[in-house]
Amino acid sequence: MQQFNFFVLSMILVLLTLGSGQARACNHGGGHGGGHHGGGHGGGHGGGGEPQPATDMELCQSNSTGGETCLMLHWQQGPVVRGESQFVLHLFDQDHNSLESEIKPEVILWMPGHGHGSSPVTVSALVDKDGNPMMGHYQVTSAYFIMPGLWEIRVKTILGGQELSFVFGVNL
Ligand SMILES: [Cu+2]
Repeated sequence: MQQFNFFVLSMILVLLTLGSGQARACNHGGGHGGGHHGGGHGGGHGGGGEPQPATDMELCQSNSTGGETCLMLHWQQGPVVRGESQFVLHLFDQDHNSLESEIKPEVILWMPGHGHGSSPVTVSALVDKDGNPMMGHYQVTSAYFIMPGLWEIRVKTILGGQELSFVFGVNL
């Protein structure tokens, strides 16, 4: 039994080692136990010139009419530490119809573990190539994750007279 446990433990260590060696992009798999997984991330990308694979995120919540209101976050640049990150927010319902927010969504970057935020981001309507605003799509620029750690992207909007809030977690 002891030996078996030791074997299992060794295998886990081997897998962890392999895993961390390959995980170069943002891995939202969670945990990591320790926090600090090396300064490699965000360090060498000064300015975000090269495209970096990042996972889109989607949150849905039930609405008062029995359907769902969803918010998708699509990364355009980053997320990076010490550089500008940019993303698009898309508000839609359970049938993937875009929803027009009654206000320009408020977006706040927040570090819950440290109790501080960042400088204000810029939110604007996303436009198509003809310059027309795309319904339910908003572009967020000047997003600065000023230090590594766990961040929240807090989004508030109003839809059908009701305030909605979504919180995306980002581990950098
Ligand atoms: Cu902090």
